[in-house]
Amino acid sequence: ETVKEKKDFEFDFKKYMYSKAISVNEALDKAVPTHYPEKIHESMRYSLLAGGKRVRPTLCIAACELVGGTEDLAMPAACAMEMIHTMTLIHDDLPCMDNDNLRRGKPTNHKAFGEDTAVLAGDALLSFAFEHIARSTSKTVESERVLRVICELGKSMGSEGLVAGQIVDIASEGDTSVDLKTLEYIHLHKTAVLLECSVVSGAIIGGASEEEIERTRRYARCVGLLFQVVDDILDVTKTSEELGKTAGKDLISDKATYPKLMGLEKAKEFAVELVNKAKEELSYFDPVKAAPLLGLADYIAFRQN
Ligand code: GRG
Repeated sequence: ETVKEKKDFEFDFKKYMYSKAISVNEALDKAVPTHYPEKIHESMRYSLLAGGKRVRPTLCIAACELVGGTEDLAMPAACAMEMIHTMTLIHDDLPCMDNDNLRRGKPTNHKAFGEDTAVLAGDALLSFAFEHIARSTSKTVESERVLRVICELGKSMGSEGLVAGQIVDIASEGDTSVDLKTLEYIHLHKTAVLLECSVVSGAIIGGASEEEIERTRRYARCVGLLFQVVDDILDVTKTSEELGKTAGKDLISDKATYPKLMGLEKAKEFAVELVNKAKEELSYFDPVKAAPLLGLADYIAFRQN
């Protein structure tokens, strides 16, 4: 009986992620067509359609569906989250920031189009994300909800959000005295904030109650932090395996990481704590409807790269 019950609830997470990524890619392709001035739109499309995992738009759609909304209702906001995510990657890769040559398996935007165009492509994506939500969601969703989403998005991007995370990260570069509190501040702002905005926006569009909004918000913050803790752990374990010994690249560089500040075992315990906390917030909802968000938490916690 229990086995049968379990089977009824069986949820194909990979299939869900794959099908949402396809719908999101189609919608992004339509949202930013190539037109005059071609160079800027080609540069925006180059990074936007370069094939990321589409975690943020999928979170947005899943949260909307969780509270009874549909994929269509959430799609413009979902696309906006990916536009913002992409612009942060373009700017993060610039010579004045991380100075990276590769992103999503291709030359970075400034390597392909030049620094001037890359800065502008980021700016245009940031601006268009807001326009896209306002223009496309206001036809189907009541304006009070749209306004709330736009406010969430603005706050998440600015000097109390992504920009805050980036500037504290830059300031702590090469600083060997960075503590856990600062590390958590950086990750909550650089990574968790946009995951939180994606989930909360989806929930608002889907008509969530205040209680539901706050539960999904806490879920997303845990998942955002989890993402970085697991990233740090993988950095140590992967490099250790490659070297066949204990010293990972993470232990050599001066970047602050969870394993370095709390030890590998404690970092692993913290990851388990975070995934459990994230799931606990979802226990409030119908388990069948919560399956995609539960799957996403596991996917982030147990990924191998
Ligand atoms: C928002 C105005 C404004 C400026 C941005 C550059 C900057 C300020 C912030 C940097 C933010 C940043 C690059 C955070 C890292 C986020 C992160 C975890 C990226 C990797 O995400 P994945 O694994 O990547 O979802 P894919 O490629 O799959 O989408």
